[in-house]
Amino acid sequence: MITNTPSECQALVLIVDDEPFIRKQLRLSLEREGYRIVEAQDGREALVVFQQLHPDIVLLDAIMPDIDGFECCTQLQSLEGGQHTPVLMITGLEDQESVDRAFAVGAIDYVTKPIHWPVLRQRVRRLIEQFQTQQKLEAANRELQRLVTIDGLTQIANRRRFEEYCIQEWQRMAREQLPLSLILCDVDFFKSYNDTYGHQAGDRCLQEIAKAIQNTIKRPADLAARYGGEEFAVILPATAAEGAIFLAETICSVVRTLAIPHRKSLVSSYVTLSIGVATEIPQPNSDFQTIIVVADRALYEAKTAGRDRVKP
Ligand code: GH3
Ligand code: MG
Ligand code: MG
Ligand code: MG
Repeated sequence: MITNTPSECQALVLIVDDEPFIRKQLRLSLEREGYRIVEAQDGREALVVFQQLHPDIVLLDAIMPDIDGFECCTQLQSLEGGQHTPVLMITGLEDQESVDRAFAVGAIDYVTKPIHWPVLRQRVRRLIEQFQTQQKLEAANRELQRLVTIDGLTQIANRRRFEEYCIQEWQRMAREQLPLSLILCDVDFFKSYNDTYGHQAGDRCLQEIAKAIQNTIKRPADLAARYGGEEFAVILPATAAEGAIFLAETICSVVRTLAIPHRKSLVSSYVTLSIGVATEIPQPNSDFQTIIVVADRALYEAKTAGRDRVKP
């Protein structure tokens, strides 16, 4: 008997065969390995069970009335999780055409009847193992992707993600000759905020501001990011100056009305932002950094003009 690891043992095997005797044989043989078993007597039932229970592997008979194994396998591919679940065809058909067809419709492996039990058990075990490893890898990749694009403190996009997106949208706007706007925000007197309330309170303040900015942007194409320590940026593709300034004013007032106390601020009793806005229709072969420079200059003007304000 093959010893399975605990996670393989919990694996759910869907057995699809129109012959009750074969289903029973398969069930008994695989239950002994510790798998959980669910049965379907035809292709139609298999598709329903698959959607309800998301098995880890499907053992699929080829010849069945109504929806046969080949058709069932084809339809499985289009169901949620269908492409990530191994299908092992079990059939009496040994001719080249049937074998080719099974692989063409998405089966991962092929076993012929009469079933050679030690081989079947090994195949099932290996396929489950392989696909569980693959799923773990994919989940780890997704998490990694999230970690490299999201700012750890504020959970909004980080500068890396922002710049990637800016390059992409800058090129798109250059092709379409549409305006692209950029908003750069900087927290006013944040050094003294930290000095007064402590670095942890400063962190919480940045989290609140990030959330407020994120909630203010509405269009799917707009992206808000933590651009630096206490700087936030928003890119607005296909947005003219007027719309961008309106949004910047909204962000400025939303943060003001968070009413986070800041007794050492020289312009308010609350935490405020200074905001620079820039708008350009990108020229072909130009660089998106040009608009950052313009927005940064506008931000500097907002600072020197008294802070807690927007400058285009
Ligand atoms: P100004 O109004 O001219 O922008 O003044 P300021 O004090 O905000 O400007 P300055 O750039 O001198 O200070 C930025 C401060 O932001 C200094 C730094 O300690 C703080 N800061 C940057 N990143 C973080 C962070 O992740 N957490 C906290 N708590 N503080 C941060
Ligand atoms: Mg059959
Ligand atoms: Mg700064
Ligand atoms: Mg600042």
